[in-house]
Parts: sequence; structure tokens; C-alpha cells
Amino acid sequence: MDRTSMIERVRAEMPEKRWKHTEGVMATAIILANRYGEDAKRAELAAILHDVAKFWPTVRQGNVIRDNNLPIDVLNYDKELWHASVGAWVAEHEFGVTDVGVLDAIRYHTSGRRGMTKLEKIVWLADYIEPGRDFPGVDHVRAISEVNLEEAILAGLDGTLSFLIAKGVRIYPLTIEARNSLIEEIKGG
Ligand code: DGI
Ligand code: FE
Ligand code: FE
Repeated sequence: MDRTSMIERVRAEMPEKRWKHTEGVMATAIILANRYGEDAKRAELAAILHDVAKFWPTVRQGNVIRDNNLPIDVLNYDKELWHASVGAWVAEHEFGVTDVGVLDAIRYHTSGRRGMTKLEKIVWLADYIEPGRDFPGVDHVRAISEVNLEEAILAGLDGTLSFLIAKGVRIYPLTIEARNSLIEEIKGG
């Protein structure tokens, strides 16, 4: 599918505000890819599709997870997490994406995971710092993103975890594993 048709189809899946967010993630992912030596086209492709399932009714998201044997544990956690694995499935099966690295960047864009690839890191971070974001601490993460990809994600994950702890909700294990793994990567153990 060509880029323009894909953009039109993704845009039709969400309200205009979420599409603006997606455009911000696309632009930011390209900047980060160029800064940190990743393929900007792959980063943009993952960005275009990362929230494609975000506004699907949760019943529909849950059905995709159950019907296609996607990891089922996520159903025990916040529904906000579901759209990531569902999005990867939609990207592959409805948008014809075959690049497994791109699919994984979509799949792990909300939680992160242990041993994230550079592409996964770029999409995770672009989602956090795109220009439309205004949550507490985002400017600090933006500043770090100018100089260190891993440190920026660690700061972002800390922000997300603090937010989730303040809300009193359970943390999805992959999010914690992502943080532990980044600390090991940065500090060498
Ligand atoms: O889809 P976006 O809003 O662009 O951003 P996202 O895919 O990072 O989703 C953010 C939401 O996911 C936000 O409400 C916090 C939630 N979230 C992220 N990690 C976890 C989580 N929720 C739980 N319960 N546990 C997590 O580990
Ligand atoms: Fe998302
Ligand atoms: Fe997003």
C-alpha cells in the first residue's frame, strides 16, 4: 500500500486530535532516526500505524487479541495497553506490513520491553515527546532526547511509572522490564 493511501486509511480510524498526535510522532520519529542512525522510512511507517487501533472499541481489540492468539496476559491489565499489540496485528494483516522490526516497534510502543531495538526506542520516544504532548516532565525528556536515546527513554519511563503509581494502577511487567533493561544498558549492569 502506498504511503498516501495508508495515511488516509489510518486517519479514518481516529478522531482528528489523535491524527494530529500521529503526525507529531511521524515527524519526531524521522528526526530521531536521523539523529541516532536508524532508517527514517521505517521509523515513519511504524509511527503512522502505531495508534491505528487506539480508538477501536475495546471489545473489538479484545477479540483481535483472543482470536489471533496474541499474548493474552495483557487482557488482565489496563485497556490502554491493548492497542499496541492489536495495532501490530492490524499493520501486518490489514496494511500488509512485512517488516518485523516495524511490527515490533508498533507492538512495544506503549510498554517497551527488555532489549529494545533502536527502532523500538525511537518510536517509543517519539510517542512520548511529539510536539503535542504536554505532560509533566516532557520538556526534560525532550532535552535529553537531543543527546542520549536511552537516557531519554529511561526518563520517560520513570514519568510513566510515576504517573501509574500515583493513579494506583498495576504496572504491566514489560514496562518494568524495559526500565530494568535500559538501566543495565546505560550503566553496564
Ligand atoms: O497511545 P498513546 O496515548 O499515544 O500513548 P501510549 O501508547 O504510550 O499509551 C499511554 C497509556 O498507556 C497511558 O494511559 C498509560 C498507559 N500505560 C503505559 N504503560 C503502562 C500503562 N498502563 C498500565 N496499567 N501499565 C503500564 O505498564
Ligand atoms: Fe499508543
Ligand atoms: Fe501514540
